[in-house]
Amino acid sequence: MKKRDDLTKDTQALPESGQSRRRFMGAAALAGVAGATGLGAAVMSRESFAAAAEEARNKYVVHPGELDEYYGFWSGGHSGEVRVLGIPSMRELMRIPVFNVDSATGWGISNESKDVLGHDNTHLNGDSHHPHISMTDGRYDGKYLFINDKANTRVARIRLDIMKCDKITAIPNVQAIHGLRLQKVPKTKYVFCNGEYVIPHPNDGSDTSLENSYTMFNAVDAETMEVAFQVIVDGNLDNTDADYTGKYACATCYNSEKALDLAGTMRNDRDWAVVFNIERIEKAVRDGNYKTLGDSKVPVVDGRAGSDLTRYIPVPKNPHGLNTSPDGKYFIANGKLSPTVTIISIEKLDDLFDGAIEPRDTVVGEPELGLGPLHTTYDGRGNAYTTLFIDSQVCKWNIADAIRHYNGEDVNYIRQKLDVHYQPGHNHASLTESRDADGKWLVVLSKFSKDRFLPVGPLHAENDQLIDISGEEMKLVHDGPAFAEPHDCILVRRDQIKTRKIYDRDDPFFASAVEQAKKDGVTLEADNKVIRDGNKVRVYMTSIAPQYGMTEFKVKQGDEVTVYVTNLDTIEDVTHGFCMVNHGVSMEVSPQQTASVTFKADRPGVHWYYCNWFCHALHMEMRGRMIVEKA
Ligand code: K7E
Ligand code: CUA
Ligand code: CA
Repeated sequence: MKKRDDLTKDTQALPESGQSRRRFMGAAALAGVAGATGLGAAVMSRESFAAAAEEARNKYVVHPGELDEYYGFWSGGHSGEVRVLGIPSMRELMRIPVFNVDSATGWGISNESKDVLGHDNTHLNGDSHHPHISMTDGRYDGKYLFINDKANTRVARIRLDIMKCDKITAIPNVQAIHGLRLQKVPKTKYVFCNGEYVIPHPNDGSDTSLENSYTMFNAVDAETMEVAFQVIVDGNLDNTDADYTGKYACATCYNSEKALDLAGTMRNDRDWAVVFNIERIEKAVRDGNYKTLGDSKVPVVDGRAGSDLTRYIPVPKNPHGLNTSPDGKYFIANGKLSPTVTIISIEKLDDLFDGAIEPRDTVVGEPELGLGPLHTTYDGRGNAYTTLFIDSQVCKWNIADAIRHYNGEDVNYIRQKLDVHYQPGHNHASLTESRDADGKWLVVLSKFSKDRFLPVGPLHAENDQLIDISGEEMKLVHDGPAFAEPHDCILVRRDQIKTRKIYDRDDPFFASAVEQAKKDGVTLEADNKVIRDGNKVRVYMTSIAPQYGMTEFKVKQGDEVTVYVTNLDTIEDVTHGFCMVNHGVSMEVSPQQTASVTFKADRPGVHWYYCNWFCHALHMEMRGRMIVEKA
C-alpha cells in the first residue's frame, strides 16, 4: 500500500491510529540509533516485535488520503442494492441501487431508471445474492457486473464504467433466481442462473401437483440480456459455477427428494451436482430440438436424468455452494448437512459425458472439514477456504493433500481453522473466480454479529470480516458491520475497473431523453423550454452551479409534466439534483448527464423545486417555481 509520506508533518489532523503509527516511527528511529551505537539487544527485539505488528497493521489500515488496492462489490440481499467497498479499508464507497428505490439518486423515480426497472412500478423490492464481474479469457474485464434477484426472478446488469444498472431481465417460466455465475472462457457470453423452486407447467391453477412441476437452469446472453436457453432439470437448483474451458457449468441441488416439507428435503444422504454440457445444449438449440413454454419464445431443452445434455453426480447432503478452483481443475460442492465438500474433477467430465465412466468416478476427493460447509474460495496457491456455518469458522485446507488422503495416503489436509463471528455464509478471496487469484485478502460474510458492535436494537448488523491470507496463517484483521444482507461479494484489483469521471453526452443511459428532445426540436445542452403536447408537458432545463436555466415555468392543473434537466457542469464531482417539493420527485443529475422525471401537476398554485445534491456555496439558492394554473 502507498504510504503517506507527510504523516509526521500534519500531526494535529491525525486520528488515533495515526497517533500510534507516529509513536512507532519515533521508536523505530530510536531503535535504529540504538543499533548503530551497539546498545542493548533486548531493546532491539522489543522494538522489532512492535515493528512487525505495526507493519502487519499497515497492510490493512488505509490512512486518510490513501486509496485502497481492491474494489469489493457486495450484494445487498433483500435491500436489493449493490454496494462498493474499498479493500482492505472496508470503507463503503458507493451504493448502486438495482432492485430497490433510492431517494438520493432517484432510482425507481426517474424515467431513466424506469426504462431499466419497468414503468409499471410493480416490483419495488428485490433480493440480490450473487454479484459477478464479466470476464475475458478467465480474467475480470471490468465491463459489467451481473446480479440475481431471487425475490422477483430477475437478473440485472451494472455498467462498471458509470456504476449504474443498465438492464434488468425477468426470467420466464421459473420462480426465484438464486445461484448466478458467468461463463469465464473464452469470454462471458452467458450469465448462468438457477431457478430455485419447482413450479407446474403451465402454472395457471389447472394442476398444482408436483408431478408436472420442475425448475430450470437458465442462460442469459450477457450483451443483449435476452434469455438464450433454459434447461429442465430434476430436483431443484441452488448455486452454480462455470469452468475454464467454456464447455461445462455445474449446479447443486439440495432437494433431490422433491419434498415440500423440511424433513423431506433431508431424507436422502446424497443429493447431487448437475453438470451442463454447454456445447451440446447450444447444438440442441441450433438443431431445433427444443420446445417453448406459454407465451415465451425462449428455447427450452430437457436436461432431466437420461438426457445427453446433463449428468447428475451424487454428492452429500443438501449441498449449497459450488465453486470452481482457479486452476480450472475442480468443481467443489459444499455439503452443508454433511461435514464434507466434494471435489469433482473437471478433466473427467468428457469421459462422463461419453459414458466411459460413472458419475461418482469424477469425484477425486471428499475431505471432512467441519460442520455446515457452505462456500469455498481459493488463494491460487493450492489452498481452499471453506466457511463452516455451524462451527462459525473458516477452514483452510489443501486441495492436493485432500485428494491424496482420498486415495488412502495418511496426510493431514487441514491447514488451519479460524474462528469468525458468527455463522459465516459466503467467503471470498481476492480475484478468486479468475485465473489471477492472488491469495491476499479473504472476506468472510458472517450472518450474525451478536456482540461485536454497539447495540442498535433488536435488528443487528451483519459482520463482514477481513482476513489476511497472504502468509501461512490466516489473520483476522477487521470487523465491518453491514446492513441487510450481503450474501456474497467479489474483489477485483483497482486497475481492473475503469470508471468515467463525468458522463459522455452520447451515453446510452439517457438515450430516451435525447431522442424525445430531438423530436421536440430541443437542444438539451442549450435550451430552456416548455413544450406542450396535449395535456403532456415537457420542461427542458439546463443546470450549472448554482443555477437552473429556468427559475419559473407554468403548467395547467392536471398536466402530466416531465422535467428534463441537463447538467452543463464539466467539473468532476459537481452533481446537481432536482426535487419538486410535495410531489415525490427527486433525482441525481451528474456532470454532463441528462435526467428526467414525470409527475402529475394535480394541485394549482406555487410549487418550489430545488437542487438536492450539494453543488456550490449557493446550493441553497439553486431553486425555482412551478406555477400550476387552475383548470
Ligand atoms: Cu449461500 Cu444465496 Cu450464495 Cu446466501 S447463498 S449465504
Ligand atoms: Cu445544484 Cu445543488
Ligand atoms: Ca436433500
